[in-house]
Amino acid sequence: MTIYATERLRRFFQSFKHDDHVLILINADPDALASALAVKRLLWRKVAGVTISHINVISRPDNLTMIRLLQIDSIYIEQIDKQAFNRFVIVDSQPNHHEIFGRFQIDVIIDHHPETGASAPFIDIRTHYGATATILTEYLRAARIKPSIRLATALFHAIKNDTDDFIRKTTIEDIQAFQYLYRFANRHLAQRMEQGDIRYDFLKYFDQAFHNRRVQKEQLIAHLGSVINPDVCVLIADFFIRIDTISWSIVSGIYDKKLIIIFRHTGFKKDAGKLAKRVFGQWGTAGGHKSIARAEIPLEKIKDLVDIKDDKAIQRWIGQKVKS
Ligand SMILES: [Mn+2]
Repeated sequence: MTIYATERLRRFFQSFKHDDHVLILINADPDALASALAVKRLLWRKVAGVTISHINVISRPDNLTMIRLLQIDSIYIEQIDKQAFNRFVIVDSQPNHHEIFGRFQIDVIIDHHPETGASAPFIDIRTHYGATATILTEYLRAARIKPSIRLATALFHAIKNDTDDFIRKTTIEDIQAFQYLYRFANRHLAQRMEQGDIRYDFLKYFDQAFHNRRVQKEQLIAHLGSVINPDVCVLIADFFIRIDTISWSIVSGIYDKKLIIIFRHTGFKKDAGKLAKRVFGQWGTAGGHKSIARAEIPLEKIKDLVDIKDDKAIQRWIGQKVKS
């Protein structure tokens, strides 16, 4: 560890006193959750108490899975009594990212997002880093704290997630932190968190998809009818695209009076985003990338073209439209 890291750690610790009650504020995602756990570990036995609080409603399945599997204790901001705390820390965000942060006088900011001119007695913002978890891993190492399996797995997952498995912004520091955490982390747990939980009530849509699926050339098309959450279309489209003879997986459902169509494509010549836009763009929003795309069409716009009450007719209609 360099002198620099040790010095920074010393200054971080100087921000706290033994009788402090610390509130860590996060906009919960894997990087924020892992970074908050790391701060809590750093402050263990150094302050009177540390509480983590999220300002967002956590609904993404992968975040919920991470919280469940790692048993992370985080309290929703509206249930927090501000008076019970005298030190406020933000990790993986900055005060002007959200108006709720503005309610607090922040003492410590540790982040990797672009600078917003934030001010606090202690600030460590490294915009070139792929994850805040990388910065906190350096703190742990400087403090000679060996991370528990739970903490290491959280940080490991956070770095993978924020750098999108090192294909997005990644620095040598992210890779070094990842390498270090690798030996302490539980990779099976990390994999489960990456996949996210499947809700039990989603299984009926899998049933439907298996029964109703149609294959035309390398396209697999399945319409699920009315769905309780469009995420299930994504889940099933991601599953079907793994089939060896399939290069297009097109899964749709009706949600909020809209026809939602999810595209998955493997291959190099064609472009899912362009196809979605070309065939469905005239009735709603449609677009995406080469391998993933999405269209959302208000049913109102297509009710004269297809019987929107008839799921089979909708599936046929989509099949005809995407036929190349
Ligand atoms: Mn982050």
